[in-house]
Amino acid sequence: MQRRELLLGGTLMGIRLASQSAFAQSSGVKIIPWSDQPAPVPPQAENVIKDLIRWEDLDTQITPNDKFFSIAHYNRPQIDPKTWRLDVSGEVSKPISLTLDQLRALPRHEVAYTLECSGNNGLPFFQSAVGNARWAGASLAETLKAAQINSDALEVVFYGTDQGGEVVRSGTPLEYKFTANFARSMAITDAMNPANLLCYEMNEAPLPAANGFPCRLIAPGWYGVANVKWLTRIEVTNQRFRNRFMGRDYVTIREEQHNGKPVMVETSVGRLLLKSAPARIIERGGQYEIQGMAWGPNPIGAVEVKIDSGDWTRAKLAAEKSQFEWRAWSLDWSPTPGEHAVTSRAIDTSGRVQPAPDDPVIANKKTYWESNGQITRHVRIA
Ligand SMILES: Nc1nc2c(c(=O)[nH]1)N[C@H]1C(S)=C(S)[C@@H](COP(=O)(O)O)O[C@H]1N2
Ligand SMILES: [Mo]
Repeated sequence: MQRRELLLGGTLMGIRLASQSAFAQSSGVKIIPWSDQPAPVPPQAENVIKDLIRWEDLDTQITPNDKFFSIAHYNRPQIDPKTWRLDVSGEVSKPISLTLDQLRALPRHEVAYTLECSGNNGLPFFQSAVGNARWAGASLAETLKAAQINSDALEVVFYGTDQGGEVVRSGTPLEYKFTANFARSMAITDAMNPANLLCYEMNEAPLPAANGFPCRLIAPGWYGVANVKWLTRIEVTNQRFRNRFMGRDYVTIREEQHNGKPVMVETSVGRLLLKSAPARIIERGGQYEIQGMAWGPNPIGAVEVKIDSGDWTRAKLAAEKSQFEWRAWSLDWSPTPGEHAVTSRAIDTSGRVQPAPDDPVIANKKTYWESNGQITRHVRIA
């Protein structure tokens, strides 16, 4: 698929995929940019967030490596593949230490998976932290089985090479400062999901440095933060692991009502949520088309689009690719000149609907994580 996309050429392929109407790149297709472009990434976040490209340019089913966003909360390590090892230790009977060659010699598995940062759409400058790639690597479950997990083990912890300063009880007499590696944990049953990969390849190329070279976890069905990059150590534990990325920072705080009383509920960011986004408006020969993407933990059943305050209209879904990939959609449009608002909502095959901004699940959420509410974009038609 990707090879064909490349042959058919660059920027307009996604459009072909979405509308399923074949046309050459030179046939006078115009992209009408959204009038509500996101704010620039603030200087203090420039090292954390890189290659956040415009939705208008995320125009292929597979996001090319050079258009794929990257997030690094600590440093961006440069790892020497010759000395790199992946250790599996802790509550296991047979600890493992793999070189990159040994990892690559294990049976190769592939998964196409749409990776989204759970902060996406939670901040004015953070609106396109999502991409879809074909990831390849060894099976995490098979590797854990080979290490023989002890029966009282609870979790698997994934450690990255990157490190940074952390502080707890800041500004109190009990303040404690320390250096921590990036890490995330998973329950054993989640870790044993056959889709999880010890991934060394992204779109048929070695993992780019920004995306975790030489090895990262790929955890389809989860938000980006679960996909630990620059992986160096996997520790099986019989305790609940909690760090900044499990229990402090990547936490959603939401007000809920219980027995008529408000209660603040804190949850750890984990599984991906149902979402869609309008990607771009194209015009060819006076005909307009709205194009977008939809993704989530379950198959997409439908996407509906609302223009201004009109009724919801069913969009046309492109053929489903594979379980964990986003799905392109499109809708023909005959706009009147002027400014318009375009909103989309995804509906999964079991009937769950992407929440509206005034749905309590979104409206009563106090932190910016897990912002999967319906997205409205604005466009000016000449
Ligand atoms: N080691 C390490 N892994 C990490 C991160 C990190 O800062 N360090 N960021 C996580 C977050 S928050 C996201 S959204 C994804 C982003 O993956 P990408 O950089 O390949 O787009 O990586 C995850 N894995
Ligand atoms: Mo993230």
